Amino acid sequence: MKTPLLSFTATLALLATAAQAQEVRVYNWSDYIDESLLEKFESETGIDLIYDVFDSNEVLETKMLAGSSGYDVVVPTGSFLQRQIMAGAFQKLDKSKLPNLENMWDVIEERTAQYDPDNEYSVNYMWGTTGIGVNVAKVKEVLGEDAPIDSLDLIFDPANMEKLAACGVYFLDAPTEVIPAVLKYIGEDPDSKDAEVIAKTEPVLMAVRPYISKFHSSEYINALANGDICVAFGWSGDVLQARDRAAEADNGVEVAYNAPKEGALMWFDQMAIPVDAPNPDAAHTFLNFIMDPENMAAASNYVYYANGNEASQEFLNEDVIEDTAIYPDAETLENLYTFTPYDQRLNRDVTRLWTKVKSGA
Ligand code: N2P
Repeated sequence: MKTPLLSFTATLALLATAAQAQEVRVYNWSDYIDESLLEKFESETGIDLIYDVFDSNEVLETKMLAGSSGYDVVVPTGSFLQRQIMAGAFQKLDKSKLPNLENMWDVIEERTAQYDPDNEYSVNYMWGTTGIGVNVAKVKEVLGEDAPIDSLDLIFDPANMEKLAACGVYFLDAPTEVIPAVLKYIGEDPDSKDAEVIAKTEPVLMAVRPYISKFHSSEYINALANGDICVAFGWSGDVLQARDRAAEADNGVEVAYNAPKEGALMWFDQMAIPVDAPNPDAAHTFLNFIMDPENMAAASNYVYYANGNEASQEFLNEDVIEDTAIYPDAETLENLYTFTPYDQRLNRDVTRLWTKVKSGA
């Protein structure tokens, strides 16, 4: 009588394992996918998808360095990925499970290899720039027809910011995006790792701090679209999504994005599998699904970010592939810079500086 009982228990255990393998937990940026792809993934693969979102590399990094996040796929930006790889947070990809890797774009792979040599741990999801979103009419109303909407003068010159405060300015809550921009503005190397040079950004930020209504890395999309703010220092595709939401609402708000003419940060968000991912097989299935050219194009068409998948390009809408704010031409590309991670000591300095700037004290 005992044997069947035992084997029944064993069967239950096996079923539980099988059920667990049919699940994948993905942690991605907010406003970063066409949600119909999530359902498509589940119906094509039979794998349950749990999809959570974040809007801060620092939040993701805390989870990755602590371990046991429970996630199977996460999407850090290259400069953060690099530090997390060195901390042992990710597992090497099993490329035999990723036939769609052949669709990837060597131009982008070369750049992401700067953060992840040979792209052993990650594949590109999307990439973009950090720049200036404006409510065109409001900014011109406040600063005049010649308002410098494509210049860092707009957001770092206190004389401009004092006037813009009346219609509302949001900044990303992202020190590694804002500090390089300030460095560029004052003529320093945006990728500087010199503590004294980085310290020069503090007075520049403090001078405009009184005019910044909020530091937040996702609320500016709706705030711009609704006309609640007139300027956001934010991410390219997010501002373009705000433009779209305003057009859809037909509320008369015209939103525009410009990469600052002084130079803009170009970043790469990379899909990676945590070293302790509960379902690494399903994680590979998810990565391979995303790398399908039509799926990748659907995602870019929806969120207005470029991707690292060359085969997807024939499926991109014209307002995506032909917009140089999304797919920069050679001239635009020359004006983009990249950023590499701070070491631990500098990271502490930067965190301290950022806390001070945000509190305004
Ligand atoms: C999507 C923001 C992704 C860009 N909302 C940040 N790397």
